[in-house]
Amino acid sequence: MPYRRPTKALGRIGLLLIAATMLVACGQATPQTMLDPQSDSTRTIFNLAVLLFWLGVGVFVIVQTWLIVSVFKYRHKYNDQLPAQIHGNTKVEIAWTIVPAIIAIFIFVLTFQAIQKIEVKPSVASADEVHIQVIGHQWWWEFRYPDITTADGKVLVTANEMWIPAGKVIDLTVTSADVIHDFWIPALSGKRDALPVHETKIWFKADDVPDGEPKVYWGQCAEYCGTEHAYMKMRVVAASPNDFQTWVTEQSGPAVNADLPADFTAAGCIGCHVIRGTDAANGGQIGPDLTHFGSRMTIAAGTLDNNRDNLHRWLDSPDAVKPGNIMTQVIKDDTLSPEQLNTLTDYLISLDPGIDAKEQAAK
Ligand code: HEC
Ligand SMILES: [Cu+2]
Repeated sequence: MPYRRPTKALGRIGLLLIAATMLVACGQATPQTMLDPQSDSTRTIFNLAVLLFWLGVGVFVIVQTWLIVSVFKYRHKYNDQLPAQIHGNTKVEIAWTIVPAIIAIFIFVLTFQAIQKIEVKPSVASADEVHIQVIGHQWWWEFRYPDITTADGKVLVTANEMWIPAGKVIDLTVTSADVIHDFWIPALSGKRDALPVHETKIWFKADDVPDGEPKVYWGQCAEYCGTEHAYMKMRVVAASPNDFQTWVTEQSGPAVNADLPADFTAAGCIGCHVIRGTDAANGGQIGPDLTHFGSRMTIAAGTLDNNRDNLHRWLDSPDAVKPGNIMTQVIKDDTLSPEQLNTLTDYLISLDPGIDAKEQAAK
């Protein structure tokens, strides 16, 4: 075979790499990237990952350079004798055992330190800590604030959108109402399994934000949990402690519009949804709490932006929006008449007590 210069192939690979990088750079915003950490925990994980990456690059470069140099320098030439054989060279054997061992120990120590840092919750005054229970459902997230009591003496409950005070320790207890899910906010925390019969814990502290500028983080169920697993998303809103307090005050109140349409009862919505402050809708546990639904950014766990048109679409056919979701067991495409659809859409969109993060989400 004629000898081919390898530079041409290398050039092609280089071009391909540059093209791929440019494609990625021109892509859409990536709200679920792990490469933009915004809490102490995720920064610890990220820094470790970056270090390991460059360590890997270092090893790769050394090994490949050595390989390429050897290939050229020791190429078979005509009339060559067999080169000197170094099998069983003790020095070489020791060197290539010890060097990787040192690297592995180095990585072990750093990893251990990182785990220690993200697992052990710092002890802070109770005013600087917020407890939230996270409950995974097929296919949406419930958030309960056990230390926050609503106007009617219940625990504050919300869905798919978890507000937290930035800069405070957020102490989460994670469980599931059905199958195994996994709680994950890439910018703020590692992953934590949501198990039906067991409580798991995770904590983090989001970076500070100024008053009036709550920051929205995207999260996602990270454990396959059925058909709509990919549409089991959530938003975390890190607000300044003042804004968080405003949110708490507003969300603790009853629904801003307690004039529940009769259709909400007639169509069976009360069997699954709570709207605090109304007489009829106070026992449903199967679907998200809708008391302040109008203030939320999304419909059906991040599947649609929350606006009138989309809500109409959702109520008209939950199955077309999110095929097979649990609401479809009762609400079919022809369950609601056009009048009922309009009444319910208008009513639910009106349930907005004030502070919300929709503008942030639109960015
Ligand atoms: C069988 C129980 C059930 C019934 C009945 C039911 N829903 Fe639902 N609903 C759910 C579940 C479960 C979800 C969450 C779906 C998902 O995201 O996977 C949901 C989601 C919603 C949402 C979106 C909430 C959010 O925060 O994303 C709205 C709004 C809603 N339902 C309104 C209604 C209305 C109005 C009715 C009556 C016409 C109704 N639902 C009847 C179970 C039910
Ligand atoms: Cu899930």
